[in-house]
Amino acid sequence: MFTGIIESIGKIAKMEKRGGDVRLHIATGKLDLSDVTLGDSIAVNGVCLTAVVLPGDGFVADVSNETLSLTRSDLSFLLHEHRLIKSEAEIRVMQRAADISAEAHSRAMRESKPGRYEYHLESAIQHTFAEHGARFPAYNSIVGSGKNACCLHYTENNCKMAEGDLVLIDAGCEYEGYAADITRTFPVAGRFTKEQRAIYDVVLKSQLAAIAATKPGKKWNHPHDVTVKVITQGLVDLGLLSGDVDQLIKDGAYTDFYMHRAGHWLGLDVHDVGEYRIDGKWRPLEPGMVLTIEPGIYVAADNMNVDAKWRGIGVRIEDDVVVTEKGCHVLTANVPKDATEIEALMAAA
Ligand SMILES: [Mn+2]
Repeated sequence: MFTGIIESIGKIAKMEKRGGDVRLHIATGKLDLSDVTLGDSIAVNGVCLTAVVLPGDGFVADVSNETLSLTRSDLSFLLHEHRLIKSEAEIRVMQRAADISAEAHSRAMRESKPGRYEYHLESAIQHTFAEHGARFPAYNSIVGSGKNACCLHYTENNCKMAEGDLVLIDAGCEYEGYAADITRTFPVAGRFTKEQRAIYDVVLKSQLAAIAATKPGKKWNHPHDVTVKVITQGLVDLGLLSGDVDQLIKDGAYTDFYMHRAGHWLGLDVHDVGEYRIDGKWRPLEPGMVLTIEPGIYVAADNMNVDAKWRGIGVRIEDDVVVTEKGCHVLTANVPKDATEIEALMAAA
């Protein structure tokens, strides 16, 4: 069993990826790694590496002509690739983080009413996290009612919530080091208006389509492209955009309403490490990757290009999914997102 600290591992001859394992082939004569066993940890310059290849399998490899110099960034890359593919044990912890966060969102829906402040809902969420042992949020919770929902990084959370407004909550706990990241948007008083419901249903349709499109082999940007298509079509159907859908997509017309990407890697960090492209091209999804799917539509309060009835409506719906062998599994399914289900939950509160 290797337990010592290696001051320097000199050179990495080769890095390869098999399944979820990043394998280091170390090419240096300085180290005696003959006692290393699978799973042993090795500290190198303060960074912990875990042995994933046994010595006989090339852990101490032949020195290749193509040796790479070991640099800090080489190590980061290796570790980030390792973090990107979650083990079953990691998924179990992330499921718990998701369940706690889902419960917090459901509680916020039940406790919402006109006249209360955004921070009341934030405190209900923080309390739910903490009472389940997730003492800290994974990021600053966003509770934005009315036009505040259109401000993507709103964290003041200090406005009084009004009858007739929506409230957007983006909040997730950190549990055992792992992050959850959920967004739900619901009516402060429990009933969507016609316009709010119309926008909401377009966002939901785009999110469900993106989830259905998330599977191994599909490129990272595929779910995003799916959301763009559904949202652009929806904006045309509602009269917020006009023209040919394909042309509007080419022109980026939707970005007045949908100005962010559909998701990001999730893990130990809420915006977790891992490359999105390999050699400049979007990388394919693989089982064990965990990502968020979070399309939105935000109609700015001062958007004079649309009918006044749409202005100030902001909706985002975000779930966390793990890529499986055949598709993906939604970790955050325990908080409702269908508009009718949300209204029913709030009416029963
Ligand atoms: Mn997110």
